[in-house]
Amino acid sequence: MTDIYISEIFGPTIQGEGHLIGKPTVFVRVGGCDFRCQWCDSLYAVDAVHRPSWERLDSETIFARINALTNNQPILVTLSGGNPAIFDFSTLIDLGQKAGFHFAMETQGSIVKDYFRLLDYLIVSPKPPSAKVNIDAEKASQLLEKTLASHPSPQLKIVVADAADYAFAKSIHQQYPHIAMTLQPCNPFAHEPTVNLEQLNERLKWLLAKTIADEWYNVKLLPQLHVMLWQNERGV
Ligand code: MET
Repeated sequence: MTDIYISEIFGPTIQGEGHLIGKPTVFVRVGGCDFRCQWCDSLYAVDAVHRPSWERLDSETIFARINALTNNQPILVTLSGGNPAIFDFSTLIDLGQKAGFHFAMETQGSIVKDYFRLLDYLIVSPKPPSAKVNIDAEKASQLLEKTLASHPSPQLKIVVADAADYAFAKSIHQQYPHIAMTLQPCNPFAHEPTVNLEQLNERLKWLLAKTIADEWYNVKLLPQLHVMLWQNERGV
């Protein structure tokens, strides 16, 4: 399949999460996901009721749209979703890298593709218990292993809503101690009109207290920068 279902292409803006936080980027958000996380902040790219708003585009058209946004200047392109791993991005990556663009993909580690090795950055976000994803734990762990082996330097990014999620993140860190990991507090306001930023700050402080108490020092704790700036606004 060469066509890709696109929910939105926007930017340049900054990456709001993970190790690449603060980096100027254009987001390419696919429509379609094999998961349905409880606190998903991008349901418009996940829930099939939004399918009519998704466009079916080929890689050349997607690349032309990116170039129009950046005035043909190379930038970091972040492939997100939905689950971008559903689609074949090898042609877009090839077109873009030849013109000096870099590519990051954000995915949950449930689908692995050969072309992942071509990505400049692979950000894998295993879903913690609070996401309530309907997947067998053993199967999820095998897929995670395969996903992390698909790229020379993958990164891990885990959303933490509660103590069970924190334990989940810690056990993955123990399994893969050499893979850089960021933790971010869950945004429980993703489906609400406004975000309680003070409560998000409290969640980050709670996370900080837990990691310090555990003397877990080779991890990075981050807020979602775009939520601080624009709350739940889309396309920013
Ligand atoms: N599904 C991808 C991930 O889990 C993209 C962001 S989640 C809306 O990282």
